[in-house]
Amino acid sequence: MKPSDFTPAVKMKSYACQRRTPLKHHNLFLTDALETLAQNAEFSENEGRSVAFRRSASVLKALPHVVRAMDELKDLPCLGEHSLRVIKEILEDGTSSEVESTRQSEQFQAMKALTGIFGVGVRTADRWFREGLRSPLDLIHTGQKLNHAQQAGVQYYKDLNTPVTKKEAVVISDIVEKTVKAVLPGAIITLTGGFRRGKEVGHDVDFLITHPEEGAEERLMPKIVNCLEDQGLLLYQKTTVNSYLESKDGPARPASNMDRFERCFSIFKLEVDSETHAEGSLSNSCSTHHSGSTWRAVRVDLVVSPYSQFAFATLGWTGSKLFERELRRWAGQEKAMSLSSHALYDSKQQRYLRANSEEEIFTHLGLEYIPPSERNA
Ligand code: 8DG
Ligand code: MN
Ligand code: MN
Repeated sequence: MKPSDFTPAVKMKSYACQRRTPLKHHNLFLTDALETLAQNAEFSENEGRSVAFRRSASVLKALPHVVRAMDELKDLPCLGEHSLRVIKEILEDGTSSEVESTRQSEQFQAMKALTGIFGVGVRTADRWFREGLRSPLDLIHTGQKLNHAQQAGVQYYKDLNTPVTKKEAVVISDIVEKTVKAVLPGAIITLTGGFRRGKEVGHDVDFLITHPEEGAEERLMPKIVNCLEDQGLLLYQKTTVNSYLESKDGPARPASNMDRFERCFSIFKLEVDSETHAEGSLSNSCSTHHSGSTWRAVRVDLVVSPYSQFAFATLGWTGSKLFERELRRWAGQEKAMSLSSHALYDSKQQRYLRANSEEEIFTHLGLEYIPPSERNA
């Protein structure tokens, strides 16, 4: 059989939003390595380099087979010289020296520990690192000045770094659903983020809330938060009002990927089944209150969207982060459109394109529909 008799392999598309990326893939040994380098680049605020590594990793996640030799990569997009060098080393030696030395470096480990504190970004972590601090305990011992978020972050450090299970997410969904519907009957609550993409664990639980009657959702968040607080369910919360309402300049296109919805970054106090808890090795910040009642801290993000923006908000909050980034890049570079979690603007037609579903947004963008479970770019 001549080579031309083979069915040619489907050419891998270059934007992650043009591809299906399942949660479980075949090249974790390579993608973990590339993502370590991506994270390290983030720690030095080198965004270009970080995105390049993330794109390379994402291409490997979309492959239907294990990569065993370099020539299997020759027709793939996004694989830069540096990524290829790392992949080659791993295929040949089993590990990459650059990746291993990064993982072992004091700076990388400290930055991981410090940015792993809720409320601490790369800038702050880097300043602390340069001052000689290495871990959350160092912050306490040296009496660092912390804002409220960071205080909660340090206080619940272990819990917040213990992955949230799907089961816990379902329990929290029930609580949020009941609370929101008590405050606003007819409200719609959607689980977004990683759990919507089918993840079994997450670093938090993300919810998007709306109401079919446009305007009914205005100023809803403070009411939800009050109701949660009355039930003793919140350990921490920071609510941001909808800057969109104030600005009155129509559906704007925010400079960053930060949107302007009413939102609440919170830490829930989640009752934990005492039997499960006894078996597991949960954090020491879990307290036993009375006869077997235990709890743990869980990060929860709540976002409220007007019904007219709900499809965009759903798409924007489902992720993955790279998938979102690629959607916006596709819109801008290939379609002269501007996509946010609020709206889609068509620069050629000079108008906003409406959508009632995620499917319609993909259609506007000239993309094949990718379901949430295949957006794990
Ligand atoms: P994980 O929690 O399981 O670790 O993963 P995840 O659910 O994918 O990550 P996430 O950090 O909770 O983010 C969920 C989605 O929300 C992700 O696609 C990015 C998006 N998102 C933010 N912040 C913002 C924001 O300010 N604006 C918009 N539009 N999206 C945001 O995390
Ligand atoms: Mn999440
Ligand atoms: Mn989140």
